[in-house]
Amino acid sequence: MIASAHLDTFTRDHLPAPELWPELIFELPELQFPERLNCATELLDRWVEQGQGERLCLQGADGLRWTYAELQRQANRIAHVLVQDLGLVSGNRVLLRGANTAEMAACWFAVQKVGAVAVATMPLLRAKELQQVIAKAQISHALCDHRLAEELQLAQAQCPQLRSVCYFHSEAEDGLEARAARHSEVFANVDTAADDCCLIAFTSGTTGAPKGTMHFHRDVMAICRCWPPQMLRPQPDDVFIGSPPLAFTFGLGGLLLFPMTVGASTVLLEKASPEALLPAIARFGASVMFTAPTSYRAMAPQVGNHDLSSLRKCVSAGEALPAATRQLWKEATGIELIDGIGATELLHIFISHDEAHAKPGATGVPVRGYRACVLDEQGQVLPAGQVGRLAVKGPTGCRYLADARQRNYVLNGWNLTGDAYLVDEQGYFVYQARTDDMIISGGYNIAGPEVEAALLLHPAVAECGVIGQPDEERGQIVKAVVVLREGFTPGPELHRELQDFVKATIAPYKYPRALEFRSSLPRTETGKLQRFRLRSQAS
Ligand code: 3UK
Repeated sequence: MIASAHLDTFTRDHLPAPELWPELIFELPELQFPERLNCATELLDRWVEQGQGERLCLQGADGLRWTYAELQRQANRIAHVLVQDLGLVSGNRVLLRGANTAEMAACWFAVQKVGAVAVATMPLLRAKELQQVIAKAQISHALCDHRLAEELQLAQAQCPQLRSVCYFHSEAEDGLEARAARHSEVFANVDTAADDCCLIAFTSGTTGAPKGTMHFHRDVMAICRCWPPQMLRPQPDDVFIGSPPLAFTFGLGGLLLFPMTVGASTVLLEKASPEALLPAIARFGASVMFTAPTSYRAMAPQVGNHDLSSLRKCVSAGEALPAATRQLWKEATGIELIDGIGATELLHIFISHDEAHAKPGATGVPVRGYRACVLDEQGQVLPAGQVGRLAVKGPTGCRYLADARQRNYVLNGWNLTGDAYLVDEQGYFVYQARTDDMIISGGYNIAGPEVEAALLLHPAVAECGVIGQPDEERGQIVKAVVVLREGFTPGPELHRELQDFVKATIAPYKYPRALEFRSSLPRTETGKLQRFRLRSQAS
């Protein structure tokens, strides 16, 4: 084992036992990492060292524009605050709480520079959820946007281990900006080991206690070297933009790490609703966008009102991309979406395609560096066309922080993502459903997302969610909850028409026997439909 740079050994002490890890594969030449590796040195300091410090790195609200050199200076000053003012030692966990802003990015890099462990949290988390995260990851320090102070202060009262909290975007004398200004803009990064933990990402899990996934410096670099060069192929002059929070690894990669891998720039928006994103693309001349399928659906009808001529690549992840949404976006913008499935456990995308190889309804093929297959209940590999459990392995993989559920995610070295998939004759992986969302009705297995995809082909449907509703006779029946597009009115006629439409589009036994109209669907901050809430709200 490589010598850790961590004085606080908490993360090493709480990794799963080696036999419970997934198998890790580092075959590609670009995945041969040196023993000592700090991802901040690679992604940030390297540019300055190479004389590229004046390249534009971050843009944000109020005309903020930071070069790579400016981000480095900011991160270095914050690193000094952490160590000298707040008494942090390497290996400590630091909570990061804020919307997507340049300051949040500077804090993230500061944490990497001091060899600590970043635990970024979703801005909408409440005190109770923050408490769980702080206790689980034994968090000692927090850097928090002062506008989000309230819930953290409530949590802090219950969390003795949280020793110090420092607020940014604050004018207070002990605020982060004031403290940072008193320190040097030069900092020597801690010489971390490639396998020192550098971030713990909590899953956006829908039930049970949150799970912390542990990732190393080399994992951060591995995701930068696998999916982006193969599927995205960004250029140094690209301008990245999008909606996922930096606390969600989809956003961390897409909006911070990947642009910085090629020396490109990124736009960090605090509010990136579909209504805010469209004008921002025009304003910043954004060329690469990351957001979720639901956001593409919401933006498509508005595209004509904005100048999107700068946009060249659009990435969709977080949940399945229905063929109808791909088509809608292509008709609106001329751009073929790049779909990719990723998971917090694997840090980023592992099955995807580029624009030239998009196949409507399919997620794509394993990203170079990863292997994937579909397993049956016994753990045997299934032949093409059969639905089973998606299994994947590569340079990144599941390591839960002290969690018995590690055994549910890893089987014979494979990561089991909890998704039902099939591989088609051409080797494309086709999403079916979350394994626990499969609907069993009258002996048939029905994947809710297939019914959703069919409904979305109907011009009246803006959004929909399909669940199994308990039924005495059939065990479950297919129930659809539908949000209509503007100009359509709910009523028995449309109800009937949508049912008939599904019957005519996919196998008739899959049609929704129950159908309800609503004005919106419950979604997570990351754009995922909360089917469990639809189920519990079922009428
Ligand atoms: C689902 C998809 C079909 C799937 C994520 C990109 O979503 C991310 O991570 P989470 O841990 O959720 C993982 C689960 O979400 N999913 C995500 N993308 C797709 N299903 N098609 C897709 N394209 O159930 C998966 O198991 O929140 C996505 C990058 C980093 C991420 N963390």
